[in-house]
Amino acid sequence: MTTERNIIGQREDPDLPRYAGIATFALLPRLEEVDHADVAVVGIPFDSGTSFRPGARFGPAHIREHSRQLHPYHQFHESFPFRDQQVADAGDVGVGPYGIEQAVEEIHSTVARLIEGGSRILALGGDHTIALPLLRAAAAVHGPLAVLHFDAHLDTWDTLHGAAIWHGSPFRRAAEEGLLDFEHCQHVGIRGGVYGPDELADDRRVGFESIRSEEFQHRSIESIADQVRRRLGSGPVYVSIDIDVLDPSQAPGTGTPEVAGITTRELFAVLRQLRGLRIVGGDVVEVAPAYDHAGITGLAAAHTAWEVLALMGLWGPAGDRSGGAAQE
Ligand SMILES: [Mn+2]
Repeated sequence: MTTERNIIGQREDPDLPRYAGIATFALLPRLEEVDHADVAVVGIPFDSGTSFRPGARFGPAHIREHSRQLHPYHQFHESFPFRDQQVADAGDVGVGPYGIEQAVEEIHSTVARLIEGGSRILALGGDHTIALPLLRAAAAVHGPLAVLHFDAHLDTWDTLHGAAIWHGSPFRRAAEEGLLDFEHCQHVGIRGGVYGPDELADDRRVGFESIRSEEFQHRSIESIADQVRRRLGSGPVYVSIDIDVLDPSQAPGTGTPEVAGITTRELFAVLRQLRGLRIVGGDVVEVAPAYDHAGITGLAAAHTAWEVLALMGLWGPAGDRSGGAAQE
């Protein structure tokens, strides 16, 4: 399957250190600089769906700034995520802060255009509202999607303050619209913010199975990853990672922090067991830099995005495609 392609990797300028110059994601080329992007990293600076602390609109720039230290070689996978596939930074979606429905339309049309151009999307949020238009765009091409959702919260709630679309409802709306493959949706890291047990039952009705944060205390990573793999199956998967899945000590810069979360190491350990997953799109969301300290959250998010890109590369055009990519 390997064909000679002119893939443009990270910036290589001996006179310009990693900390200097304009920060594209991982110092990768901009979309305009490549013939074709297998994966487009796109910022979505939108946080009007936030229910508590605002500020995730500044997430994309913060994540890019903290992605300067991402290097070409992935030591665990023994792969080159930016050589196995062309990854490019598509910039930010031009989306205003007023009117959630309008914003969702704008995000959807921009992302759908990128997908039509043949790119898979990895979005940098933004609050979790943005997952809805991203799921709409991905499902339009791939059909109902398995979802791997890392989050402290369910995000399958109905309305809040009269709003149907907000950062706690993307997966409920997506389920109602037939965008999800109900047998293959998995939460990981669930813990906080529930009014009663009926919300957990409701979440199961929407189609999600949960691995709770506290399960990391007594289960092995292998057992958790096994469950995730079995649940997701071999179809197209959308990966959505809310940075608040991490403990606030590991990611303080977020809008709705919840204590007793998982560590960055646990998150990566699970992700690294998921080689061969057919990832057709994803997001890393809810990075709110105003509450960050020393770039901890920005670093966590940048490296999380890189872990997802590494998985995408392993299944991507020059990857091993062991995930059953035959229909693609
Ligand atoms: Mn969320």
